[in-house]
Amino acid sequence: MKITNATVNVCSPGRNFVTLKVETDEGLYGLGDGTLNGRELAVVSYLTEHVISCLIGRDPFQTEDIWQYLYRGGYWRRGPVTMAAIGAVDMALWDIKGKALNTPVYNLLGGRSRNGVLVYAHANGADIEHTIDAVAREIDRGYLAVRAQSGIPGLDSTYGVAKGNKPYEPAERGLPSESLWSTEKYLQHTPKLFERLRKRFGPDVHLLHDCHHRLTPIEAARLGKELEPFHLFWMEDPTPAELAEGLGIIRQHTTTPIAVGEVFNTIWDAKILIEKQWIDYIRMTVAHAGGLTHLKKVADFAALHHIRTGCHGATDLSPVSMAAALHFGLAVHNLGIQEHMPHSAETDAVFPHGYSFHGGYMYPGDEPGLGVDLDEKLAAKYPYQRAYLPINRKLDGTLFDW
Ligand code: KDG
Ligand code: MG
Repeated sequence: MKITNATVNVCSPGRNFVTLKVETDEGLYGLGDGTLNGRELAVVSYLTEHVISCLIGRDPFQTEDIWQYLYRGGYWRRGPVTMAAIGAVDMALWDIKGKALNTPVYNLLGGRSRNGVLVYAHANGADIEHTIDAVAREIDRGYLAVRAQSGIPGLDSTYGVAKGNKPYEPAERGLPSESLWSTEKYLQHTPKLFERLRKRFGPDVHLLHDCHHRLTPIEAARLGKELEPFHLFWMEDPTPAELAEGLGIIRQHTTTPIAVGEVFNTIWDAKILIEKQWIDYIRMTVAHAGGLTHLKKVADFAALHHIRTGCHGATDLSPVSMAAALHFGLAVHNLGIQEHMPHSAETDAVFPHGYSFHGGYMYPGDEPGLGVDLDEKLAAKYPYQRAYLPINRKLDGTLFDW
């Protein structure tokens, strides 16, 4: 089999998505997600200007060699744009392989290690009472694990909390919006939220929380200690993780489990964190971490160090990424949990898919390949619209981490 053509589709059914379609001389095609929130067109250009012509004539079964060709062969390694482009190609090739062999991708990654993939829902509210109601709604829907984020008294908006009645979606059309932040107010408020949640929902529901890279290591250590009585499943991105040793400081002070990795691109971002066992969950995505070929290696390395997976699964990753994460999560031995932020009805219609949710778990479905398609006619009705993630400033105007 040979690759004969590849095209990039950019559409915006509620939000922007970049989808690579790789076609073969046998009539089979595969899809890969190359969406990089707020920087979508950089990946499009990387693919169309520099990658696609190198794929033509290659055997799509050679996932390892093509991965190395694009990674080592590009000379300029790593980085979110490069790795999202490689991730899109890699996903599409695994999709083709599955279709050609008439089997779901999970069978090519080791087969089922479990019946379903434990997922966590998002719940958020303007204050603690509204967040409690939102958690109750997700539990009623059948989720066994819920991430809780709450508005903070004295701040107009914060990460993870929806404005109005719409589901939370951080990217906004137009230029970046700005929000204001106070670590002091956040640290006073967050333990109260989890005290109330545990009291209300008891010990069994898994509770998660995302700090979204906003604390120094010692601030995160304080939060982790104060959250210990409420037994979180994880505290996510407590501090920016470029300085790996920061996670080491947090680890010395608290037993609250730590999850990081949604902005990582390769094993090299995570190597020290994994080797030192400073984290408990590695959250890289299939899309941004160079596809299944690379993520499988990350998971296997993590498994040697008691670290489990928890792939990022926000709505800015398309249903193609979601499917790939579910095949991966079903197959790897060290699955922790998978994030599930359901896509809008418009997005689901553009990307018909076989995966499903039932009773707290998701299932990738048994269709050959990844089990996701792209309705190109419908997608054409939703042209790309420039959108950015917000930026964040401290109350005195200093630019801060969002
Ligand atoms: O594009 C940025 C989002 O994917 C990110 O803010 C979502 O932190 C996130 C999460 O855990 O889902
Ligand atoms: Mg996060």
